[in-house]
Amino acid sequence: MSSQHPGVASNRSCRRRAVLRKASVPFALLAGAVVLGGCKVPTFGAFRGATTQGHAEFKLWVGLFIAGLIVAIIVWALILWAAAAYRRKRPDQMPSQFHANIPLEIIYTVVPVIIVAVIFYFTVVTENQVDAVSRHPAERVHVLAYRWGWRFTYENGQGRPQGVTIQTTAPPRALALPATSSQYPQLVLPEGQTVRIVLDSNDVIHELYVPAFNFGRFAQPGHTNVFDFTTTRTGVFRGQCAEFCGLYHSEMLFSVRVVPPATFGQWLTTEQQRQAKQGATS
Ligand SMILES: [Cu+2]
Repeated sequence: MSSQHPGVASNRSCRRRAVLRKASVPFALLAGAVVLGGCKVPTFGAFRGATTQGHAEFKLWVGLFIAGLIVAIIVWALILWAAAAYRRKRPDQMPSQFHANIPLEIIYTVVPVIIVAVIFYFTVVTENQVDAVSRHPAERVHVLAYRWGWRFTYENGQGRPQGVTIQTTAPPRALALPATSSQYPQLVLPEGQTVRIVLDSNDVIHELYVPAFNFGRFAQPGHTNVFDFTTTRTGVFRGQCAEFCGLYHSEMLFSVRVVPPATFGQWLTTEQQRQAKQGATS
């Protein structure tokens, strides 16, 4: 039989409600700030993705991050609650001793299995979106990675008599310049169009990595990797080799410039003419 006065219990629950009310204020302010701040989803450290493929990766990342955060908040709250509610109140006090709680064990087995299954499903769906290749890309670019540079060769996708090649020209030494420097090659892409990338390596394993696209893929000797970029906005984005490949790995930099389709067409024509003239004189 409890010796506690009924008024003590009701006082406690009143205090608890007051604490909850106080705690709800910062949460309401935070939620309000997010809503009034233009409903922009926080990036949680990722890029929003300047391609449709990269944006699909971004959505997966945000979903997983929020799901992980919810699980973390529940776990942290349970740890704090258990530590506070079941702390030892008297030196001679022992917690109640028991083993096997079947409903609890079923819950903490089934819930993680469901979480993993949901993560697996969304990951497969997203990977399929990222790996899907268009039947009719607007342009094809053959990318060759080699120690220590890149070669981008544009196929004659638009009926041009010969392709255009952009290649690393800087000598192999530590320049330590930004990837967007003119010392490094630039891959030019048309905005809003799908470009097929055919990726190979000449020697060892490299990785074509464009952070703003949330995308990286191995360039492997003897195995061609094929994928599409469908850009969503103009801009200049840095790129690099993301697989350690030797002494000047850090110099395997490049940039990607996304321009409107008309500008892309003009650039391709100008480059083709310039390279044809260069070829004729050399
Ligand atoms: Cu490399």
